[in-house]
Amino acid sequence: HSIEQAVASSSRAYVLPPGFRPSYGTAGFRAVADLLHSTMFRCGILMAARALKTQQVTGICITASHNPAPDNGVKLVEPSGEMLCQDWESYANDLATAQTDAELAKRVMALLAAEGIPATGPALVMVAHDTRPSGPELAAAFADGVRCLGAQVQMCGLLTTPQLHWMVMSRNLGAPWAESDYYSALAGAYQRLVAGTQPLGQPLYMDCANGVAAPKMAALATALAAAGTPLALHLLNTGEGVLNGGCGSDFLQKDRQLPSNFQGVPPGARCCAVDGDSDRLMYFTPLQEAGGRALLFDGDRIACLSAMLLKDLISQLPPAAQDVSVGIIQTAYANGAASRYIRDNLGCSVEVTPTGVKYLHEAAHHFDVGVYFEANGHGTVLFSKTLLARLEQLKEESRAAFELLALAVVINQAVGDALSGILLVEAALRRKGWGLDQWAALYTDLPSRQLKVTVADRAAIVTTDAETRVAQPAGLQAAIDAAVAAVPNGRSFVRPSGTEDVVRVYAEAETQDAADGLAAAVARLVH
Ligand code: NG1
Ligand code: ZN
Repeated sequence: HSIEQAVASSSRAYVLPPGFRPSYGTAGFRAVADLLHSTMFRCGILMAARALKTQQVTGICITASHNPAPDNGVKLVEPSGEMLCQDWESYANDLATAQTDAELAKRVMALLAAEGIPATGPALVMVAHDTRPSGPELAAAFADGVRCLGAQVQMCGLLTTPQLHWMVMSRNLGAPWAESDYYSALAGAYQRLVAGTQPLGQPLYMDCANGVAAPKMAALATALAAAGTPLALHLLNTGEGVLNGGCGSDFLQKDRQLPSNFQGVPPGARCCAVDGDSDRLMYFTPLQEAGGRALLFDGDRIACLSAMLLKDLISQLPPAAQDVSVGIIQTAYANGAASRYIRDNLGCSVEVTPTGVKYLHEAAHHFDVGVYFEANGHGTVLFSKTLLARLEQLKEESRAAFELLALAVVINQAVGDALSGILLVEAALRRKGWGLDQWAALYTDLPSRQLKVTVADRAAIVTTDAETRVAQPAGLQAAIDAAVAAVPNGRSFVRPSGTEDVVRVYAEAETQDAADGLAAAVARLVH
């Protein structure tokens, strides 16, 4: 068969490194870039098959997000702009782990047969990468895979992960989908959302993690100025240093220290940080005290601010249109104080899912508006199609409906997007006339601690109940329970990471010392 032959012969250039067993994790495949050529080639075949199956455009972002610069990885994009549907993750693993060219070709044929995919036909896959040096080469390997199935590739070059997701989504909707359309759509909607409000007094200091956010935020800023709502911005860590090195949202969240080059930023200043592919966002401010520590406004707090803005707007809709369900989706990493605030003060329902935006995103669809953010700043706000249609009908008579529609454009509907998240936060603060003080005063975070533990086999730990409890090995959960019981208002859980070869430990308590102590005690149990 000609496809089988084409796959087997092209595959010769992309040998699976001996001993490398790629596994589709929390967000896709990730590893040291040198190992990934065969994985990329095979993902190319997979996404071409997905495009042939759906008769729509699919995509890939080549990135390892917040991980170190020598790493790389894939984020695979559905026609909807969402992450690859979970049913296809097993195909991804099948192809990525095939040991020989012939075996790969066989597995490809099995996939095509199982999914009833016509052997050839018009299909298009869009490819983007972040600033990692290995990006262009890995994109070429991916493209070779796509061409094996006779599909076409569009090389989009350097983009943020959420931009590529947005472009795939928009293109399949028949909407304007170019990178420049992304900037003008966001800027125009932001302008509609903040019309009639005063600009925030201070500039925003942004940590670009030495990655792709730097040029893309600059382009967005140009579009904002053109829309008549300039954003006063200081971009830092724009690429002169190491990607995610001593900077970026992950560093900030884990270390709670000021990122590199923020030492001169005045205490109290409004700052934000993104990660290497710009799908995570944290706000922060330098604390007055010495030691270079930062006060964080994490994903939980962004979720609360978003929910407040939504509730405000919904309460201004015509009475008959106010029955809109708003749900907040979190993971076990959400700070207990945030969850309590959402339930008791905002009156929204809270759903908890396992880690990984694919789970949160899915749960967000259970509501008219689903707000999901992981504590690390990865998330977005999803509007249901039904609600959007209702708002369209109301937008002439109701300013709130018009503004909710603008909000649905500002906030990337495909995936979490740091750049669009910045506009969401800025708009919410502007509309309330709030500074960081008022935002911080919503609730006080419970002290918490996250640790990583290296173990022989992290897969030996199996969790249940949205990762809040350990099912295996036997006895571990009872031991964790005992450690937690010894700490007033303590909470702790462990889970194997889906992106790193470690077990993660989380603990929360009334004081920082108690949280640190609990995390250390639980880490010892995992060893
Ligand atoms: P893992 O390594 O599975 O914990 C991490 C983050 C996730 C998600 C993914 C993808 C934490 C605790 N985990 O997953 O939330 O963002 O990376 O980037 O922050
Ligand atoms: Zn990321």
